[in-house]
This record gives sequence, structure tokens and C-alpha cells, in this order.
Amino acid sequence: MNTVFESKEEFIELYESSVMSLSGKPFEDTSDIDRFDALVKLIASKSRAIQTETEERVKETGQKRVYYFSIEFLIGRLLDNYLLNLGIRDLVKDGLAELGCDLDALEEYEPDPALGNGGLGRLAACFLDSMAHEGIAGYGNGMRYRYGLFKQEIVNGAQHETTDEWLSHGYPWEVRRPDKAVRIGFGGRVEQYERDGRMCFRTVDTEDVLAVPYDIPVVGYGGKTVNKLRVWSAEPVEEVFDLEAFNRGDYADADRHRAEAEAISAILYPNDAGEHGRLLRLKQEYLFVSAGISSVLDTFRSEHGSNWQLLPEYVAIHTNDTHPAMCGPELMRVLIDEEGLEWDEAWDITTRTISYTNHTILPEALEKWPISTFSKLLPRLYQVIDEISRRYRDSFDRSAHDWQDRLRATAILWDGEVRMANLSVICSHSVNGVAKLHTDILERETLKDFYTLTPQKFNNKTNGISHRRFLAEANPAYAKLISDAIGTGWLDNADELAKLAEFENDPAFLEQVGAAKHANKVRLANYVKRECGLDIDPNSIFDVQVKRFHAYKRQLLNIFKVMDIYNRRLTDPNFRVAPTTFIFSGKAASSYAFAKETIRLINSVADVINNDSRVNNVMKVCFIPNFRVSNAQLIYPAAEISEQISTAGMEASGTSNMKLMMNGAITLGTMDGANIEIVNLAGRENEKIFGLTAPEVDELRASGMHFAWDMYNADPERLGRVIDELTDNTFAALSGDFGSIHNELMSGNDHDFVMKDFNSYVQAWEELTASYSDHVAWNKMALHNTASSGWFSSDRTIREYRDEIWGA
Ligand code: NBG
Repeated sequence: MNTVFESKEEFIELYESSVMSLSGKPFEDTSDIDRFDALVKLIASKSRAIQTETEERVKETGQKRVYYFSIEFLIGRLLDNYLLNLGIRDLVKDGLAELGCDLDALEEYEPDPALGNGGLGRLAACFLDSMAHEGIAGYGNGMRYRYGLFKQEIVNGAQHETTDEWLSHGYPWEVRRPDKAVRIGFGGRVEQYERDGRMCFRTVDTEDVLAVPYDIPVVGYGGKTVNKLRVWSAEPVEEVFDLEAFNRGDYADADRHRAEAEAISAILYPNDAGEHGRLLRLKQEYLFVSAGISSVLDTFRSEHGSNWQLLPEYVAIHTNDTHPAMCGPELMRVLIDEEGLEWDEAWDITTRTISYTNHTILPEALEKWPISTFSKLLPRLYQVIDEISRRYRDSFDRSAHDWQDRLRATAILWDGEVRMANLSVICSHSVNGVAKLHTDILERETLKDFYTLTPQKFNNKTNGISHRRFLAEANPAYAKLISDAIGTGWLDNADELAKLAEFENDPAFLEQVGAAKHANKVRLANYVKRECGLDIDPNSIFDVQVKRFHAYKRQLLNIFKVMDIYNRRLTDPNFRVAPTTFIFSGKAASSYAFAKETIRLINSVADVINNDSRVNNVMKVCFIPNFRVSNAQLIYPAAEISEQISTAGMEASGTSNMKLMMNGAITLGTMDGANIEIVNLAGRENEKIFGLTAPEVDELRASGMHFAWDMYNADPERLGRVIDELTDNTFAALSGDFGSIHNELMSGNDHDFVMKDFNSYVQAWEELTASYSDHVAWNKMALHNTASSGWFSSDRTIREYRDEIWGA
């Protein structure tokens, strides 16, 4: 472990002087914000010192550098994490206490940057943590949005979006690097010219913006490696302030130039809002790709000169989903137009450098851009894509009888559109899915023609999570129990969690497992009381579904279950219910009406149940607003049931399933995504599985024998009643009925098999909760889940990427 501070005394001295010099005030007069700021600045500067050492080591040893390009990085708060990773959490806490400051209280001042939507962005952040832990020279490359994803408030049950101003007090971790800014050109026209007897291309008359990087340190556990995350902000190239307009009183107009440039990095787009055709999104994608590639190549050049053949040996560029798909053509453009390489050589270098992860099979999320928009905004890049596409078509073996179908499925340019997923596959040497089932579906269905053509490109990398953030840091009570039992080696090597299996039959230990869980439930109950004013009972079962709202994730199925239990409890006094708190949290894309209505339904059901004294001794429904990394860290440790109930085949992997499992929750889920691997590791008897499997879903869809109205008619007392209640005013008091959900479900013929899986789901829930009263058996299952969860550490995932994709 690196010694960041020689002693507590040294820390106190450095910290005091840091607080005073930053604030210009005597220590006693400084506010908590001053103190927080100074603490971060101190830790950041210590981290940068290690970063310099890391950098020297990388240079000396010629280590391969990995660049992870992602349009989202959901990093969460960093202070606590970095103190843990540097091994100085206790020292700093004690030192602060001597100065009369409380570390936990200071940590509350840290903004939680919402630079991502959900799993995809959080995965990127976990990967940064694991790359640094594994000693990989791994760097994030992304966007610095002025506003995070919106802030969610609940008004009359409905989601309201307001801006998330995470930068309003500044962000003490980042360092602005204007010296590394890159000029990005949009529009203009392509011109041919001759250089050394060779025909070359350049783009002229472009409208330029400046991409300015901000660097955030990434501190690896063990304190030996500090990498960085570089995020780009768009700014005007030069200050063009229209004084005339200003003097006329047109203030907005006077600064229009700046506003237009800055708009590119102003907002983070929701990932499921059907964003095609939004010019700004395309500009964002090009900006962080082009600026990122330029900075990657600058670093390479400074170390290896223009030996571009060596690029794939020293550099790996990983593209996280299709948003950075322009990496391929952009690298080609630079190598050819600026470095003078021939096409074939540039192509060989490019494809050996780039790799691609697919994160979804949802067709609406596989990005496509109209050729007209694309070619106008990026004329030279479009030419390069056109040439890649032409060569790809020409490479086709036309003797095969089905070559035309195959081409149609895999073409880059088709039907007036640029298809980014196909572009990504063609420009990469490796294509991976994020869980076994997902990769199987890619190979068999979504990308099957590519798989037939180049099976060697395809591989699986089941997702992982940072066990340090989501277990050690989020769940100190449990983490302490674990470390007391098996030592702290698990922080470094999550496989050591398996040692907990020894304690599965130790009643005293199991009791402590239960006590830690209880403490976490009390902590969450306090948070819920503060945030929502709702009392929830820590002795009830905490049944948790927290994730983005989407039809396929089936929050609707969950709330149908709650409605059904409520109905049965009212009609049948003998119906026994294990006291349960149903906890939901998550955001819906602002344009996704169905998802937003589902949130309103949950809150409306909550309003009725929580105020009905006939039932609220056994059930409460709780929607926690504004789901984000920081409150997720309170929710996962308190959960006992992990709801992972997507329609089988739809959830690529899921990662909250892993976080919850690691924290000892039992998965109530379908055989989907990584749930399947959870079941394989922990044993089916330690989870609760229900519902259609992916092949059954396919079969039923294909058969055409699935009828929503038949199911409705067949079960008037339960399912039928729940569906009636969408429109019969039962839950309308808060803000009206739910006709659109009713319509979506019945006219859409139960597209996501909510009705189909309803019975087996509710039955599974009843069986699972009935077993809760045997606390010993329950805690044993919980512990078994934690003991089986080490494989889901993102350290393991990253080692697989390193060995099988990056060769780093
Ligand atoms: C999401 C999937 C999840 C998966 C994460 C991380 C997108 C496009 N995909 O199932 O829906 O866990 O990616 O891989 O956000």
C-alpha cells in the first residue's frame, strides 16, 4: 500500500493549510463546503502524484494503453471510494475528527455526477475502477455534460424533470486542460489537393468548436495505479461577442456564438428516447470521438513517433456500445488524410486497434442516422464510411445463394441510413455481448449474419460490478463482518468471498448477517423518512426493484403483484401476507410516456395502500425519487428480495442483479441476462425463478397463440380485477386513471408477457416470502449469495477483456 500520508499528524497539517489557503480564512471560520473542497483538492493532488508515477512506469515498460470510449460514465461520488482505495480512510476520518469535522458529513457535499443513464454508464465507471486495480493503463474518454440526466421529483405521483446542476459549486476533482484542447470541424465541403504527388482530401469552410478536456483521477485499490478519465466540453473556438447586438439590447443574440458551441455538451440524452435525427447527439458523438482519437494519437506519437504499424501493439480502443462507432472511420481519416497512409495499411491498423461491446438487442437502441444529415454534418467522414461500405460490399462472396440477404442484414449504408452497429462490427476485431444469453442471442439472431461470416470475432464478457464500491463502501456493517471472518483479502480479490461458505452453518454468524441487514434497513428507512416523509418498517421484508423504467423491465408486473396482494388481503381475511415493503426507484426517459405512467401508477397505488389502515400493517409501497449512484448505495445493502423480472431474452445482462446478490438479497427473477449466471453460481435453490424462458417467449410469439383478452377473461377475480382497476377509479384519486396503460396492455396484446407471467410471478413471490419467517434459513441463503458473488466483480470481467480482447 502506498503511503499517502506519513502519519495522521502529517495529514492534519497538510489539510489545515489546504483549507486555509483555498478559502483565505482561518480554519475555525471556514464552512463545511470549504472543508469538503479542500479535502478533495488535497486527495486529488496526492492522487495526481501517484498518477505521475504510474505514467512514468507505463512509459518505461512500454505497457499497452487501453482507451475506453463511452458516452456515459456514471462515476458517483469519489471521495469515500478513493480514501478506501488509497488505504487512508481511517486515518483521514480520525484526523478530521481531531479538527472537529465529521467525514461522513463532509462527504454529503460531494455532487453525484449523473453523467449516465443507468447500467451502461455505471459499467463504464466500474471498469475504470477495475482497470486501475489491475494495473492496466486504462483511460476513460467521454463527455462532460453541463447538466447530468434530469433530476426527478414526484408531483402528484408523476415524474417531473428539473435540471441537475451538478457543476453549480464547481467540481473539485477535475482539472481543466486548455493546453490539450482539440479543434473539431463540422459541415463544410471536401476539397481534393495534391501532396507529394498523391491525391489528398481536406475539409474546408467548416464551423469549428473547441473540445476542451477535463481530467478526473481514477484511483485504483492498493494505491499503486492512478489512471484518468478524460471528459470533453464544447466551447467556442474564439470569443465572438456581438457588441452591436448587445448594445441593441439583444443580449441572447450577443452571445449566440458561445451558446451554440456550448449546447453540444449541455445535456445527456436519455438512452431510450428514440433520439434518431437529433443533430446535437450526432455532434456529441463526433466531438468526443474525434477529440479522443486526436489525444490518443498525440500520446502515441510522443512515444513512438509515426510508426503507425505499432499502434495496435501499444494501443487498444474500446467502443462502449454504438455511440463511439465513429472511432473506426475517424481513425481511418486521420491515418489517411493527415498521416498519409494507404487505405489497406490504415484499415489493418484500425481494425486491429478497435473493439466493440454491444449492450442491447432492442432495435430502437441500435443507432441509425439519415445519410443526408450525416453527410452534411461530417462530409469527409461520410466519404470514408462510404468507402468502407463499398469495400465491404465488394468483399462479399456472391456465389452463396443467400448473399443478398446477408448483405442486406450487415450493410453499413442501407435505406438512406448509416447503421452504427454494423459499422462498429465491421471496424472491430472483437465483438462481445455482456452475458452468456445475450451473446448467444447476438450470435443466433441480432448479428447472426456477421457471426456466420466472422465467428472468430465474437465473444462473451459477462458484466461485473465494483465490489469495493457496492459492498465494501456501500455496506460497511456487512463488510466489517466479512473482514472479521475471512480477512480483508477479498477487497483485492473478490474470489475470496467464497471463504464465507464456511460460515453458512454457523448460527451465531448467520445472526450477525441478519443484524447487519437490519442495520442497513434502518439506515434506508431513515433516508426514506427524510426524503419522502414515509414510515417504513425495518422488520418487514424489503422487496426492491431499482433500475431505469422500461416496458421490458416490467415494473408493471411488479405493481400488478402489489395490487393483487392488496385486493386479496381485502377480500379474504385469511389470506396471509408476510409483511413487506415494496421499494421502487428509477427514472423514465422524459419522452417515454408508458414508463412515466408506470411511475405514476406505482405512486398512486402507494398512496392508496399506505393510507389504508386495513392493510398497512402488512404492506407499504415506497417510491424513492431521483435514483442515482449515491442513494443506490443505501438501497442495495438494505434489500432482501432483488426483483429481476424482465421479459426473458430482453435484458442484455443487468448489473443491479449482481449488486443486490453481493449484498445478500435473493433474486426473484426470470431466466434472463446475468440472472442465469447468478442461478448457476449460487444454485437454483438459493434464488426464486419464475416465468417464461427466452426460448418459450420466442416460441409463443411465433405461434401467435397468445391472447391478452383470453387471459383477462380466464381470471376475472385476480388478473382481470387488477386490469379493471387501471380504469375504474380505484387508484385515480391522486391524479387520475390509467387508460393508456390499459390500452397499451390490451391493444398491444400483452407485448411484454406481463399478463402471461403474472400467475407464476405472484406464486413465486408468495413462496419466497413465506420462507422468510425461518430467519436462519433465509440468512443462510443470503450469505450463500454473497459467498457466490465474487465472480461478478468487475475485476474478473476486466481481466477477461485484458486477456481476450485487448492483449494488454
Ligand atoms: C444496458 C442493458 C443492461 C446491461 C447494461 C450494461 C444499454 C444500451 N444497455 O442489461 O440494458 O446490464 O447495458 O451492459 O443501456
